[in-house]
Amino acid sequence: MGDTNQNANEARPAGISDFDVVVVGAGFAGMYLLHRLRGLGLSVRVIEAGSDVGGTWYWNRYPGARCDVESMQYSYQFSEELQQEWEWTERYATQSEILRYVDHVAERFDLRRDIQFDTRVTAATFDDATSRWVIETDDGARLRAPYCIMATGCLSSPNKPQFEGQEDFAGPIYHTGNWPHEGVDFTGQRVAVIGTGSSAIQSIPVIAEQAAQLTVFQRTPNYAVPAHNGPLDPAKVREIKADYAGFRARAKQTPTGNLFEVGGPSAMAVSAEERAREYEARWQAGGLPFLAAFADIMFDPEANQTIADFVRDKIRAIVDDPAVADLLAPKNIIGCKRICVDTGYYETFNRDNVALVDISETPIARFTADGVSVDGRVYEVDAIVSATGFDAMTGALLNIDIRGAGGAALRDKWRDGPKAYLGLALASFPNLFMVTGPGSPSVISNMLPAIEQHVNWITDCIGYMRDQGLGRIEAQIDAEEAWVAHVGEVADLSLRSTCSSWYVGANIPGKPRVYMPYIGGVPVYAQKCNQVAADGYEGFALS
Ligand code: NA7
Repeated sequence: MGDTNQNANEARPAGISDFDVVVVGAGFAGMYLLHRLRGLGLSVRVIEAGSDVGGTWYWNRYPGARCDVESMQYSYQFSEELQQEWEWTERYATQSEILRYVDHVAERFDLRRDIQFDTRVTAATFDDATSRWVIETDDGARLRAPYCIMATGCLSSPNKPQFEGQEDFAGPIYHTGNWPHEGVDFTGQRVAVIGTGSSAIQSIPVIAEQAAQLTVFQRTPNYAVPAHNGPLDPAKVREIKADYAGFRARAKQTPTGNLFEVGGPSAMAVSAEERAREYEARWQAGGLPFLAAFADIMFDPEANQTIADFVRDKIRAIVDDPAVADLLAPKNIIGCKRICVDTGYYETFNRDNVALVDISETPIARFTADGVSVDGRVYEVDAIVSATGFDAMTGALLNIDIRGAGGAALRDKWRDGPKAYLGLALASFPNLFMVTGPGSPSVISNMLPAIEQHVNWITDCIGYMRDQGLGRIEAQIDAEEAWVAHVGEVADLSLRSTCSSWYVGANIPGKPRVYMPYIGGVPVYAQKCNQVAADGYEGFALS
């Protein structure tokens, strides 16, 4: 139906190009969508702002960037050949190794010829009369398709707070989520890092080794657990690959889609000694499984306090200066913000060339020509690294002017917070799908299987529509509202929704406070999606 023979990166004539599906974004989601939709025989055009595939891993090239989900689980499972042939080298893959993987996938499935790079989608408008989406890009082109799929990522719109005097600063200002591709050499420089989230915690130890002086500006401390990264054990890899499908299936039965052992049901039901033993063993093993020491840690504040105290004690044992240790030790619920997985983070504050500045009470006043001013003092630096995170989950979607049936604007629909049916579709926006949108497990689960589950569901849905001779599918408002209410109710059961984090949009001034991901667990969620499909797309109007 569409003009499949046109190479995506050749100069295109003015006017409008027709496809069966337009996909926005060529990260893990867009790439797999392209592969699956081609499998249906559809013509697909993927539009990507970057110059190559990889999405979040294409942009986040800051020093020390690494995935905090283990490599053997943070990868595609749709192709048995692919998962057998690819060899990860480390327990946690570096950003560059993930890009090599992504490149391998793009080559293996010949994806790039249908991806238009260096192009940003500015608007997507549904034309009621023809039931087609018209997608506009920043190069002035227009594309048209019955289906539009937003594979725009959850952490893809960098949060760049504007500091007074920013233009006066004489040196470069980098954002971790938009790092120069040629890399940055901080040798001999005085560097400021603003923020102490996951990106900062990964980059600070690496920058500290290179820079002459590093000053870290911390508003809120975060909990970090050691990664204990290292080469993958070949015997362990062989064991997983001997039954990779079984390994993946077991992972899908866990709440986060990430396979690791959950400890006993209740931290408070065991003795203090037993708790300490369990926490110590998990600290020594490292990584995200630390918080799975007991099943009630994210539900019972008392249980949470025991493991938070354990980490605070660890920080005090690692950091030499008690005043610095005190500042680095978080006071709030552990796991409310996503815990960080670090390599030598707390140890870095024992270095002579590293200083911590607490900005919790007195924020950064301004940038000056030669540094960062706080409370009347200027910290002189040559470069500033803004590790200030992202306008998570909704940012990338709201950056596009999306208009559905009758001209309804997504920016209006989401004024008081994101509302979506299953995090997949939107009432009033027919034939539009989102991959890992708000109201789906997405960021609180393992992103790769979450993406694959959504892509499979969306592709099956489009295949069903075609087979049934149907042209229009739209989430019904009552189904959407019921799902949004359910997402909110489940969020309230967990301690995760009790603090200010990017999960609730608290990091973006003026963003409505709504707990965005679905916390009910991957198995429950997947079952709901399957049941909706099996019941002829219950909660959707099809015509
Ligand atoms: P995060 O986790 O949102 O961290 C951003 C950090 O920047 C955090 O410490 C913020 O402090 C700080 N921040 C943000 N704005 C400011 C201003 N205006 N002044 C000072 N400090 C500020 O983003 P990351 O990139 O580290 O990680 C995002 C996710 O990527 C992570 O969860 C993993 O899933 C991977 P705050 O806590 O808001 O006080």
